[in-house]
Amino acid sequence: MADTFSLQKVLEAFRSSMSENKEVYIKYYIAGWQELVSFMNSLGNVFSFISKDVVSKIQILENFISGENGSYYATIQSMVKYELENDLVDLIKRDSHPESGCRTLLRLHRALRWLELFLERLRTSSEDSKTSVMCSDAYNESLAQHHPWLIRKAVGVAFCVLPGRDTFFDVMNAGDHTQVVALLGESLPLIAEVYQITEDLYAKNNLLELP
Ligand code: 1PX
Repeated sequence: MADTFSLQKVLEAFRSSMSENKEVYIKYYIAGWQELVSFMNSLGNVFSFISKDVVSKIQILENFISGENGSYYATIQSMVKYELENDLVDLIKRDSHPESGCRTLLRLHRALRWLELFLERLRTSSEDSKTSVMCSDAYNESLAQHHPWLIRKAVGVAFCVLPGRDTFFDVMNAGDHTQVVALLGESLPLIAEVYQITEDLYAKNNLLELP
């Protein structure tokens, strides 16, 4: 995406992702991620191993959406139902369906929790708070539990070169700091709700540990 990142666009994508009856449209969910990728790309090459992984997961889901069974991939709910009913998910180990929609989306879902925790820290941070500490605290509380040692080390290196808090606020393109904090306050309940709906759905179907 060539145009500049704005937190507002992320918020709009996640807002559009929720249907009236609280289903989550995959198309808008990944549009939210696409925005976050453009933000990460603007931070420099150290983050490219992270954004490449997100891009490849977005691509897998986009291929399902535009494929012949695309209508089943309209929402996370319809995807879970379709893939489970048709035995399209590797439940114990990666085998004949190593890149199912369910396991691919689970990786983004776990990362959404990181985002929620990080943005909440950013929202309540003070001028001397360090983004690297906020990022890694949020990471250790969420995604790190699902990553092997080598990835955790690489992520740790990336955190060290994160820009400071002021730069973060500026890149969000949402006005001055007070306005950014207000927008974060508006965005977070939405992100949290999308996260919780997905979490409950995956828990109900025993999908939270998909390989
Ligand atoms: C408003 C600004 C907020 C900042 C936005 C930044 C968005 C960052 C999004 C990070 C998304 C990471 C997705 C990771 C998915 C994942 O867990 N993949 C692993 C497992 O996949 P597999 O297919 O093998 O089962 C994969 O091994 C991961 C590889 C790359 C490492 C991912 C590290 C995630 C660190 C999260 C912190 C990012 C910090 C960015 C700073 C802005």
